[in-house]
Amino acid sequence: MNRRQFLKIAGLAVAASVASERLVFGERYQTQPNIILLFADDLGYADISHENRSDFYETPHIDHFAKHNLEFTDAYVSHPTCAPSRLGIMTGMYPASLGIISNDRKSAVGEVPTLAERLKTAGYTTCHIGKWHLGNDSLRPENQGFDQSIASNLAGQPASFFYPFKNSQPGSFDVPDLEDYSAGDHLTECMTDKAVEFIKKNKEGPFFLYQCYYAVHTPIGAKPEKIAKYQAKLAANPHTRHNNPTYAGLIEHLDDSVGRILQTLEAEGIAENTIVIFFSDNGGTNVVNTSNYPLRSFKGSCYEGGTRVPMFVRWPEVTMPNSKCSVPVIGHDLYPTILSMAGGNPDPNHLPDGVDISPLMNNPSDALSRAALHWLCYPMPVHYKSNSSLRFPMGAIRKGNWKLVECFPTADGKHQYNLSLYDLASDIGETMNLIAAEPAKVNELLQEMYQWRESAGAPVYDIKMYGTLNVSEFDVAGSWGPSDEYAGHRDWLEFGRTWLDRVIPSGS
Ligand SMILES: [Ca+2]
Repeated sequence: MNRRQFLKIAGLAVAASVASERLVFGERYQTQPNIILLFADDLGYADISHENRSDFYETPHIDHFAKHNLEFTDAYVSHPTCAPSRLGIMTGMYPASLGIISNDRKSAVGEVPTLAERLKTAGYTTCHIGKWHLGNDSLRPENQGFDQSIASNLAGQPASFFYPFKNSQPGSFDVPDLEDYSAGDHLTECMTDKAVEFIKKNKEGPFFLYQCYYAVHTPIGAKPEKIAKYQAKLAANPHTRHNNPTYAGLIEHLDDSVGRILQTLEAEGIAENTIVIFFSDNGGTNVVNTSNYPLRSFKGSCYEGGTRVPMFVRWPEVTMPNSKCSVPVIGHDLYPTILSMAGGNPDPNHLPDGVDISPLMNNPSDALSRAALHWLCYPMPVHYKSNSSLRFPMGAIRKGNWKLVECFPTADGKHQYNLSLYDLASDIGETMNLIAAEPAKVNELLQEMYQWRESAGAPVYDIKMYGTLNVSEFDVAGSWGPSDEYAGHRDWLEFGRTWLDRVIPSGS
């Protein structure tokens, strides 16, 4: 029995105990609640004005929702880029468990029962609006458990945020289904119109609305009056950390839409029977000149800036106003969690990697049995070469407040092998590398990181994909060891230990 099989059997026992707990607070609602997942694209931890995280962007509706409901302060994505992050939610699995470690178009969403398929089994009407990014044809949302799919293109971004949302040459970036709009109309507002229509039509419920905004991904675009507002704001105070008026405008479009959807629930009289979850698929990207401060780095990185995002939940009669939960949770937890909220369950033949976190909604100080969270990201070579998001191959583990980050060497010499350890309790910005001070902890986490990769069947890192393909000519300037220590390397755990033995005595 490997560790993954063991965990799945252990997970059955946990699921049984959670089911009995749910009876306690399950009595607090009589019917299956509607569930809305408001999902932003590339919205970083500090891309909102909640708790003054941004000194420039304005998100009053999101802030109000955050403040008056439950905030998960340590909410992570399954992967720091779009497609694998979304794969995690739809399948309940670590992307690496499905062989996916980059934002390529290879999708495994058809290999397991999706969240939407399981919700349909539980009696839900399911609707997907917006970005999908998990494949075409049989892999499209309408073939993966959604009764309908609106405005879902094949690419990871729209051709434009403005009508007609198309390029001059038809292609995968064109956004369909919005032909009834006109010049000047903004995609975010149009998607919200469609969501409002769906909510009104299906308010008898139960429904699941997966509202996947293209905002705030590139090619960023906002209405002129919004851009002008932030240009004026910047002119009045040019010394803000955030300073992109178009990006700020796009964030405000998103925020307006969150407000409209929440207002619709009130107006239709279904707010008290509708769970709303706000979440993002990865951290903010440097491409739009935002900042995830105080978090380190950006989209595409396994540092906190790529992986930790805003997450807020309102579950009427379960979540408390002004509550926070600091238990680390991750995107693919939403699969078993939403199923649990819906009174459904995973397919017995497909037990997810994710954990049902619904008990935390009722009791945020509760604990989960899960030992650690993991990330693994070897970017697509095309993404690496363009260096568009400071992406390079890396992995990470978080256990308690400890975080171990492993950076892989690249054949062009731009990146060398490196391990670093952080205590997130005192250093959320991952600024103080503690490998020399905590060698036992480093070894423990390194071992656990590799045990997980092995049990998940994660693809082994291959240096030949990054930088020059001529590995035999590769030499690591200024580092120890000949180049062939990297070339064709398979046992990176051993490599990491050897690296540590050499590095720690000389200090970090
Ligand atoms: Ca994204």
